[in-house]
Amino acid sequence: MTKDLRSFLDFLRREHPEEILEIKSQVDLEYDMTTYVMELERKGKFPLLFFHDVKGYPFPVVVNTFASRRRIGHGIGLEEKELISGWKARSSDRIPPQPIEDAPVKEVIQLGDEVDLNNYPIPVHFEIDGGRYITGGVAIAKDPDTGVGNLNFTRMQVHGPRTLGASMHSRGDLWDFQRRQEERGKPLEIAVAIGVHPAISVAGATNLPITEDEMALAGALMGEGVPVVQAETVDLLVPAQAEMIIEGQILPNTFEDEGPLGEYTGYASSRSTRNVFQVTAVTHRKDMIYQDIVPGASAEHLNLSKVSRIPRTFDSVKAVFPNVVDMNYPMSGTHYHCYVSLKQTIEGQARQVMMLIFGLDPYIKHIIAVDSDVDVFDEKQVLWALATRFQADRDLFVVPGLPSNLLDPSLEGKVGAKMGMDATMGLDTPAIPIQISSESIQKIRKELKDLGLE
Ligand SMILES: Cc1cc2nc3c(=O)[nH]c(=O)nc-3n(C[C@H](O)[C@H](O)[C@H](O)COP(=O)(O)O)c2cc1C
Ligand SMILES: [Mn+2]
Repeated sequence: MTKDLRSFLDFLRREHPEEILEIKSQVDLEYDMTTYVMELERKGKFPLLFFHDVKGYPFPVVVNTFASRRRIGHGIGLEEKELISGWKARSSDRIPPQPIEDAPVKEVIQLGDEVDLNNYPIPVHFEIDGGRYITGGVAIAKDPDTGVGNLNFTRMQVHGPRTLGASMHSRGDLWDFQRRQEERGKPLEIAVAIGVHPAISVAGATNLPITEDEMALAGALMGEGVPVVQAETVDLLVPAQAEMIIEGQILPNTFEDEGPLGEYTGYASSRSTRNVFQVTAVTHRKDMIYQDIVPGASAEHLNLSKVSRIPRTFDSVKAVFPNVVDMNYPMSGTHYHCYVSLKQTIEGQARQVMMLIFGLDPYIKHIIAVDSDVDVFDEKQVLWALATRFQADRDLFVVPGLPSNLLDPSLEGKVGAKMGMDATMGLDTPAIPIQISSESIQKIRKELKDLGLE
């Protein structure tokens, strides 16, 4: 069966209709879609939103695809509770892309001067933003020296009918390719895929080593090779079932102001590599669906970024401390907080675990370590452990001067302080956590089910 964004939407409509909200009333390109997402988040709701009627455009827009961990799980074949523990197995059997002939993304082909980005519903998200931004596009490129492929997310601001401004501030593989081409005075060819199967987006948000192609990771997560087709104006294979492809070149030694954009910190960011992306072609389905990701500290932006980031740290920590039970990077801490649970076997071990996490992930500023009876995905439980198992003079440590995320507005310079909080009980504490009788739980759950309160 074809696996693409449409098949995923059909699957949700069929199997999980509560996870998709069809918005039939007209929305403006400026702000409205972001406001829907943020107002629903305030109510604790994270449905995928399908906007049928965007004022002035013939194409619908999908937003919030990755806003819930449960839905990300649906997209990559994992239950929500296995997203961390099951990542390694799910992502290891890489499947290379499969070239095909019949590509829906070529139904409309526009070359050179025919291209006008103003024809597509690329939204303005926040009032502070510099303009219209492509946030949900997966940038495809090849290592100019080895030819190894790469997937990446890079924000792109519409600067003209065929010009986009791009910021590669997180300095991933795409940035490294461009830097090497620039040294030779050459452009870097890229293609941006918009509206793709969730496995491709998750792979795009994953930082594999530069020697590995995330397209083959997308294949692993999808369970089959991504069907690809040759692009029109660049030497790249692109997802044949995408809704839209934007082809072009990142120009060498050419810079233009870009930003600001509401970032994951919850603040506007003007930090930018100020690159210029010259568009050479756009191809799309006749009835294309435009896919957007609300930037800022939206659940979607944070969850998609974390889906592979948490398992990467967790697997490394588990390799040293198998008694570590679970780990969460909670949404309230943007990318800077970590909750970790463990079955502590020797005094001071929670500190060792926290030191290791600081060493592995420079974004993490504050860690709370808890015992394994505490659910790290339930913030109330974590803060209860902090309230009842922690003394600030005894259980807190600070390490100054470590590399930190540069978008943190409280940072001065490039290094920052890290704080570990040991909220484990200690090995011989007299405190006995209260528990409800498990026999009674069985009985009452049944009663509640009969009352329709499952
Ligand atoms: C929705 C989303 C938007 C992102 N936007 C940017 C961006 O504008 N600039 C950037 O440098 N990194 C951005 N990132 C982070 C990188 O895309 C991410 O680290 C990626 O895995 C890097 O891939 P690469 O090292 O293979 O090039 C974004 C990530 C997500 C999930
Ligand atoms: Mn990469």
